[in-house]
Amino acid sequence: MKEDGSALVICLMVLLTLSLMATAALQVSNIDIRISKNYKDNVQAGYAAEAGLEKMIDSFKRGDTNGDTAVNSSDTVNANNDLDGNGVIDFTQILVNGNNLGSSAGRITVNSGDMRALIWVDATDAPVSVTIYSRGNPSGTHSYEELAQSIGCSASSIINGAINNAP
Ligand SMILES: [Ca+2]
Ligand SMILES: [Ca+2]
Repeated sequence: MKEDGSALVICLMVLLTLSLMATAALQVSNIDIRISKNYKDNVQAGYAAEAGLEKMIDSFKRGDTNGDTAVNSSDTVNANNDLDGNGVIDFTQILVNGNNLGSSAGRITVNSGDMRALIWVDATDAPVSVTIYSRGNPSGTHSYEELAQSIGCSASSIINGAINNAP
C-alpha cells in the first residue's frame, strides 16, 4: 500500500517534469518563429525600398511625355509617371514640397501587392542634384528599410530639364 503511494508521487513528478520541458520547448520555438518573421519582413522591406527607388527614377524619366525635356502641365498623365495614381505627374508632385521633407504633400506611396514604398525627394540642391529616399514597408508589419540615392542632374538631361522647367 505504501509503495503504491510513492509510485503515484513519482509518476506525477515525471509528468510535471515532462510538461515543464514541453512548455520550455514551445517557448523556444515561438521565439525562433518571431526571429524568422522579423528577418523575412526586413528582407522584404529592403526589396520594397529598392523597387520603389527604381520605379521613382523611371517615373521621373517618363514624366516628359511630349519630349520637350520639361515636365509640366503640357505632359500627359499616365501610369508610368503617376505611380500613386493621384492624377498629378510624380515629378511635379514631389517638387511641390521638395524642400519640405516633413510634409506629406510631396510624398508618393507606391503600392505593389502587400509591399509598399514611401518615396520623397530632397531637392534642396536642385538643379545640381536631387536625393531620392525610398522607405520600403511590407503591409501589416512595423519593419521598414530606407534607401537613398543622389542623382547628379547634369548626368541626366531629362531630370535637369525637368527641374529647370518645372512650374
Ligand atoms: Ca514635357
Ligand atoms: Ca502622382
